[in-house]
Amino acid sequence: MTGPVLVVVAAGSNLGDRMAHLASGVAELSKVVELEVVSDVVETPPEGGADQNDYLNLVLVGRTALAPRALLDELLRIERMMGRERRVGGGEPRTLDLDLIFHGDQIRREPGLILPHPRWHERPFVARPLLEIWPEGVDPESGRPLRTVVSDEVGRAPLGRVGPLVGPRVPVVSP
Ligand code: PH2
Ligand code: MG
Ligand code: MG
Repeated sequence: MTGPVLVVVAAGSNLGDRMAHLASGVAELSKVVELEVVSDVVETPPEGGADQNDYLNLVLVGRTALAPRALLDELLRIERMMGRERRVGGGEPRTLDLDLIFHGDQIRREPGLILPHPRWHERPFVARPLLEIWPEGVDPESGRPLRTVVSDEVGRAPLGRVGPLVGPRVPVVSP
């Protein structure tokens, strides 16, 4: 067993009390991930889902002793706890979506588990908050600084800033 590993998780909600879903989800996640930094909450139009509410999104960096699959199981458990229902084909609005973006230097191409997350750098609502809270981050796949992996277009995409996460207080360890 090695020590805790640095992980990045992206969270989104576009159904019901979005801020409460994010806050409760992060609080629950903090039981298995020691949070180091939680980004501001941003508001963005739904990508790929017409006629849906806008999303609230955030990104967090923390440390965990859980292996990738075990952490993924936790993320899915917390999504279900927040009332997430999955439909065949996906694309439906969600109370809470928790995506594993990085797990240390893991590179995986497995059913249900691709690391790093294949589209993180194409999504302003993931890439922008992540670059803000982890500017010195390095992409384990290319070995390049994260900021050089994100295109200028994504880096400049409009993003509504809502502000800090509001809800149950969770311990955040300053790095
Ligand atoms: N998540 C999706 C699909 N589209 N759009 C925004 N703005 N934010 C998301 O988190 C998001 C999305 C699938 O997980
Ligand atoms: Mg997602
Ligand atoms: Mg997801």
